[in-house]
Amino acid sequence: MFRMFTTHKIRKYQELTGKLWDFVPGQGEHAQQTYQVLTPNCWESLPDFAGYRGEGDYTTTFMAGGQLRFEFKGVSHTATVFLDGKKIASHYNAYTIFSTVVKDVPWGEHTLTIRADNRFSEESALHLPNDYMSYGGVSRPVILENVSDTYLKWCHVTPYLENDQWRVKLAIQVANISAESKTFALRTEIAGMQMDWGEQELAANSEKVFYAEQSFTNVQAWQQTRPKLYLVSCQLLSQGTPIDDLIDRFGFREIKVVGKNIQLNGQNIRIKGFCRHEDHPQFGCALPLAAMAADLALLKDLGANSIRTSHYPNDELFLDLCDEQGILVWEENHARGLTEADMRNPHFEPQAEQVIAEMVQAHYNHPAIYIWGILNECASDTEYGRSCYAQQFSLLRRLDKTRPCSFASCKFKTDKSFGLPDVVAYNIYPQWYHDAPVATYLDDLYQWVQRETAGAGKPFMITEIGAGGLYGYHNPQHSKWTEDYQAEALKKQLQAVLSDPNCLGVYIWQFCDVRVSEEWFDNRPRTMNNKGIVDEFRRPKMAYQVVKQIFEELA
Ligand code: ADA
Repeated sequence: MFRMFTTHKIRKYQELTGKLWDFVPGQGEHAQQTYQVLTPNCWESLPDFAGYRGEGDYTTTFMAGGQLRFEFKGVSHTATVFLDGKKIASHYNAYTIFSTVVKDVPWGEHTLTIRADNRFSEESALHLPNDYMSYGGVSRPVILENVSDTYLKWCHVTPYLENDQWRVKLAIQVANISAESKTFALRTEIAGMQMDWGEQELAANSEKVFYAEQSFTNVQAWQQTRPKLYLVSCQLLSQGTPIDDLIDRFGFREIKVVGKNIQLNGQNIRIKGFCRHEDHPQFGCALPLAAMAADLALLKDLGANSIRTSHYPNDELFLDLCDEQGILVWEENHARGLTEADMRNPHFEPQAEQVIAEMVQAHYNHPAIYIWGILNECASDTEYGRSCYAQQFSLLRRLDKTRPCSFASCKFKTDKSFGLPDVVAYNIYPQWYHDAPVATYLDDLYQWVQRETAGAGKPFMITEIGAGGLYGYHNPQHSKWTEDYQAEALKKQLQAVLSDPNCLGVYIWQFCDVRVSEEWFDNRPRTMNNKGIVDEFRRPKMAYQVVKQIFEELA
């Protein structure tokens, strides 16, 4: 399963993952040995490869022919793809979708091999030793489709209210991959209303975006308490015969920044959220749907209403679940804690911008995503870093004019970049990394932003706050790393942040304990980030009930 709804009724497709593939490691003591693994898969879930950093070949066979489109939802972290031994695609970054089309494939059995590589190197500016794990594997689904010469690439729906009536702007990209120009008819259906876009023409080997608007009378808005979703069905027809289709899902909702607030359909939102890594001791970053749903059930039990996808774009299946359950999402491109030197790696800017482009193209329609984030805790306190933030915000705003954008800073009173985002966001750890009283520390920081920076007057939120706690560890003095200390610290932190009138909300760092790179062992007990409210097996720590009570009190 790769979406919570059917994406095609005309286009033929099959999921190639969801069954056993052959896995063959490229290096190490088990090099060239064959293992059978269920995909999607991270090789770290196999005992022989729990700590393996290298290449691994995943191979499957399938029956097909004609014009084949392969869509890879995620390969961690660098992919090289071969069809019958011939290279057909490559991609960097574990967290975004890539695809390729292969023409004139003869009908019959074919072999697909995906070589995943999770090694660190100068060529990898985003995946590097860090306070989270860069896993290895075919970590998200792989889909095989048959596409016609002209086919639908994506459909973006932009809902907006005009005189209390819902309208949508539609943008649909069509590709013509044949050597001659093609004419076709385009048709859409939303909420039972069909729209005929008329006959269109597209030159050979070209792509084009078509635009239209439509208004609706009796549709329901997408609200957190009633997350009503609608399908948008697009069809391409040739001489009256449907030759391709694409179905996506959206919600009628608007996000606006009004003064120091963010509004969803005209109502100020209040964030009670968690930062969540895609991480699990049995699945690595390839969480199956049931594990995603179980995490969301815990988050709702805790009274959370939002998730921050720290620190990379998430699996669209997880975003589908957030859409369906009214859980707001801060989604961000892939970066964590990069220094100016890291950002000066010549691969950094192109790789970071590619993630933004792929993230927005694939996730544009998710109503749950209310804000885009970039470059968590990177060098926003330097002129060079600021120039990278500026470049990425302008790309983001070109791709999506409907959502605010921001970045989570840890630069305290040295940040130079608050003139760039729509929302000012800070990661702070009073009562953990230092023992400043939370309320005064927070207010002092807020006042500095108002007095000294171009972030004055913008919405202000805390995107990380928390403390470490080792599951099952207690001592009489409640020292740091005991569950007791974590619960006491979070109580102080949340009460201060959620009672501050200048703060529109909080993301707790973090939902669950997660694995980190071996290189981070020295300040991470168990070589894990232990600030989860639950441990890696989702077992609640003492802080769970503290957070639940505070979030519930704050309706
Ligand atoms: C930073 C960072 C997180 C995590 C956290 C911590 O704020 O954004 O990824 O490393 O610190 O646990 O210290």
